[in-house]
Amino acid sequence: MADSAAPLVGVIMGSDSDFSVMADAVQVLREFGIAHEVEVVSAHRTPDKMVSYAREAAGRGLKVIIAGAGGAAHLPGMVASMTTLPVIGVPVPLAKLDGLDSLLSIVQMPGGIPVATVSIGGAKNAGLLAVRILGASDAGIAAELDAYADELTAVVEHKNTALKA
Ligand code: RP5
Repeated sequence: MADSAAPLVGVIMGSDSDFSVMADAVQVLREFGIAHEVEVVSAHRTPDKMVSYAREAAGRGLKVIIAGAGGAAHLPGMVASMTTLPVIGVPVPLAKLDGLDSLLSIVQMPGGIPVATVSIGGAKNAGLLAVRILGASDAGIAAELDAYADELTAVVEHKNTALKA
């Protein structure tokens, strides 16, 4: 699955079963019109694919990688070890341990290999963080992020007004 333009953001996940969570990141990228690609890449079941994906990502024009995995969630950290692109890790909650295992597997990286870890199931914020990274060097995207923030404020104020009515 890919946008027609060359993808700037790669959304990868350890299993197709992660997509119900990772879809929130894809939705954000769609809303902001960010060219992206979606791919299942498993650190354990498709290790060779993981290596080539990580090593070739920058050369293919990707600027950010969002990597989601659950359980023994090694994908984000392993990908981060093989690229200098920013990697955003999404801990996917599984039926057991409620995603705490996924969170700890992703967030406890050794010094030198950063993964920007979002909350358990926090794929929406992973998408927004990717947009912000792109927006740091793109005034158009930054302006859209400003408008998005204004919308959030307006929604809260609208609810506040309704609360008091
Ligand atoms: C992890 O194992 C995947 O990221 C997924 O969260 C979990 C379970 O995968 P399936 O057994 O559902 O394919 O590597």
